Amino acid sequence: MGEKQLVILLSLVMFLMIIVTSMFYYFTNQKNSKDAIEIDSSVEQKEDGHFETQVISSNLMTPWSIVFYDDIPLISSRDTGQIYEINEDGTSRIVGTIDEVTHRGEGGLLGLTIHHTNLYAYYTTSIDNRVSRYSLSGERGSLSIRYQETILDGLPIASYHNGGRIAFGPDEMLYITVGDAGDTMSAQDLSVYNGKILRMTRNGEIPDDNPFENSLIYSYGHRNPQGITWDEAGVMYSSEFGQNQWDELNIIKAGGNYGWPIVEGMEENAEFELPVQQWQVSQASPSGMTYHDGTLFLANLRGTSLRTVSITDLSKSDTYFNEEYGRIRDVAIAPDGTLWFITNNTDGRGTPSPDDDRIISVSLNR
Ligand SMILES: [Ca+2]
Repeated sequence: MGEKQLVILLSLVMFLMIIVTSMFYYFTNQKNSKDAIEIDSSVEQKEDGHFETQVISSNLMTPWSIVFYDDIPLISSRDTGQIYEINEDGTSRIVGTIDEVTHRGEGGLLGLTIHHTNLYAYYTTSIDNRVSRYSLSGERGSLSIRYQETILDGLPIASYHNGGRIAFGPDEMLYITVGDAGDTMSAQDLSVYNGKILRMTRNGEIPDDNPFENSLIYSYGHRNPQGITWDEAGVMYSSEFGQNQWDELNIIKAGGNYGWPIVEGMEENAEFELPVQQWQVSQASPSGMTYHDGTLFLANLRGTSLRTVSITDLSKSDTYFNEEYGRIRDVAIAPDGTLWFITNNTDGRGTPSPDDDRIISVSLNR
């Protein structure tokens, strides 16, 4: 090979290398710019086991309940009585304030639920716990509520055990969890609402097919029932705060007696409905709960984690995000199929970080 041919060959090799290198950078940058579109760099992204999370909103005050009105997330603030909508940029806007709300201990503005264009709220006043209905109007960014009617008042109050979660079942009835308000034996007394799960029409009337005649009581013997949800088959589940030992996951049956204060947890006793699973209070303290695609998701306060229970084996559970976000108060499925949970480190029992409290979304695509 002559000198001239060698120069030509080397030039050809260098030319090919430049082409290959350019193509490599071109396609690499293509991929990066595509990622940059999908992942907003202002949003925290990380992997935890199977799940990818994003911080949706920060600096919320004692958020207690999260619900979606179409695709608009709404949050109750326990201590202020305010209801916020969460804007697309993560900021929040006050939709309305329930002036009657009197925060004391665990009481305040607690559970929310949506039924068509109505918002229902469970809250503590200076004299009772009550459930009122509000109409919703406006759009994202201009949503407002208007008071319609108090459909149930006179529920027991105390500094602790106020219950407070409300949800419509697949039967279009409104279910309400009521705590024992510290009067433990009253949970067994069918003449009072302490320690009960109630069932009523959307206007607060007693349904004809309730288990006890002329009574809103659906189940009893509860200490402080919290989250309620249903699977596709219509099976109703409830989480419940235990005393010092056992938190419970119960399947709720019409007329069932869940044992408090005679039994706590899975103590064998033929008189009572036993939980399907129990957890040590320090590992759980489950509040809000939701169901999606075969799995129950439970928000854990003292357990500082999100717990999952497969309905195919109700005796087992897994936990995620242990100690990562602190206390978790409520959990809900967003219209886009992601799971959202709210932290609760500003509720007086947590150690808030500068960003608390927060809404975290979790991608469930594993
Ligand atoms: Ca029980």
